[in-house]
Amino acid sequence: MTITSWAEPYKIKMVELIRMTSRQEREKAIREAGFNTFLLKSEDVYIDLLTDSGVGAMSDRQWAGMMTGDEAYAGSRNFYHLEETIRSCYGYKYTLPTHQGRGAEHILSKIMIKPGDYVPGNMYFTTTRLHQELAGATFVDVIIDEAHDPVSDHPFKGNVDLAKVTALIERVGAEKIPYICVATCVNMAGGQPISLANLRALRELCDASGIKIMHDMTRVAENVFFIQQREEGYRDKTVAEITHELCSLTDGATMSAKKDAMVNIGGFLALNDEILYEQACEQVVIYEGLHTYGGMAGRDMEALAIGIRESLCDDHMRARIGQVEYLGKKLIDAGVPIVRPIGGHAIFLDARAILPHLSQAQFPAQALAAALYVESGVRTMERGIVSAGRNPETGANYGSRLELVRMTIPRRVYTQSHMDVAAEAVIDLMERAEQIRGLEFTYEPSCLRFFMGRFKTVA
Ligand code: P71
Repeated sequence: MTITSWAEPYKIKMVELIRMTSRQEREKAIREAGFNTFLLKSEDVYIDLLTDSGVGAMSDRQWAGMMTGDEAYAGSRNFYHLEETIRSCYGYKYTLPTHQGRGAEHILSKIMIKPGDYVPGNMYFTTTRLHQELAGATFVDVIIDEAHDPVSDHPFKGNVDLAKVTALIERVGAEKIPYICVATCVNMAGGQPISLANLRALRELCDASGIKIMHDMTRVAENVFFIQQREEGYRDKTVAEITHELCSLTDGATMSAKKDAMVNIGGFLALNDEILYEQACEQVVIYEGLHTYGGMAGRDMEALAIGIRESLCDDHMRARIGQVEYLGKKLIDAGVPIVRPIGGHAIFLDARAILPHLSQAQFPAQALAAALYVESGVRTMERGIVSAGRNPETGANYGSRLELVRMTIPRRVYTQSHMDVAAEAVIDLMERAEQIRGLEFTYEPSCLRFFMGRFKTVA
């Protein structure tokens, strides 16, 4: 007999109690939070699907590693372990720890971008684009068109459209493009992978024009799992092997280690070029810390080194993606419109399709996330026009074809029953969707407005 069901490759040793609140309590909480799920207190949340960032469950080995922290100011043993792990798992020569992903983005943008440059990328990410803009660059979206279409079934919606890159090179000249930012498992597209064939073709194009490829490897293992499952010729290779091959096609990377690598805080900038590394070291000591700890404690670097290896185990990835798929399939079976194919880290509800009575100016995804919380205590995140923000030069809202609510699954934290409850909450709410009212800003921060913005219901 061959068993086809999957189960988590771990058992539970410690639990954290959670509390269901009353509808009345949740109505009060969301009003006090200005209808913004980022402003809710975690104690008022039942199942927290806000993000998969920094909220994973560490293993007993990671916790044991924490006790071996070498908190020396300089040259911590844990740094060398982390550096060796990154070299052997990902192949990058030089590692600079940072406090989290955006710390690495900040330094990369500062050392590589000159004012007036262009940085293409396979869709924007909020913090990544902001650091590029702060350094004086203009971000140019070069992802394939299918990525902006929630119902396209393309298996690699994270792919770069090479014709868009070529057109940009022709328009502005390769010397104005210091690098292309290639994300694996593109977050804002719905956790969608890029194929190795596409990355290889991009490598050739970039080599021909002297443009570097910088890898946002925040969710590389999830991307690689999809390559193993979907791309011709990779079925028999391990996640670890494919990861190494993928990274070898890029010149360096930024990583928010709070996702794939299952630590609560941390990140790094990894580079192959020695001169760039020296420049990055000069910046890291200004903004993060000495180059052998950046923004991290020794114990956190140890947990990260161990987490990286755990993230590249095939059994782990099968269960991880299996759980996301389980929730996605339940919603699809119930007729809930979600981004297809099901992504790596989250299910994305299509708020435009669920709330057709609201215009995008009434922030349907923001309203849906707030309503789902009130309905069920399940916390999710808006990923639509509020997240897209405004163009810093013109002040106009960046358009966003995708108007989504993200139900993000933390790694190794929730069970299948939690997924059942979350699915039931969405399906129930669908029946009353026409009663959900639109929102307007009462306070709009000047950048990254989705974090602290406040709203009220439209009269
Ligand atoms: C996520 C996050 C955390 C987050 C960040 C900004 C707005 C809302 C939530 C962080 C990422 C990411 C990618 C692809 C860089 C970062 C920044 N994602 N690249 O999805 O997904 O990393 O948070 O460690 O600084 O909830 P950082």
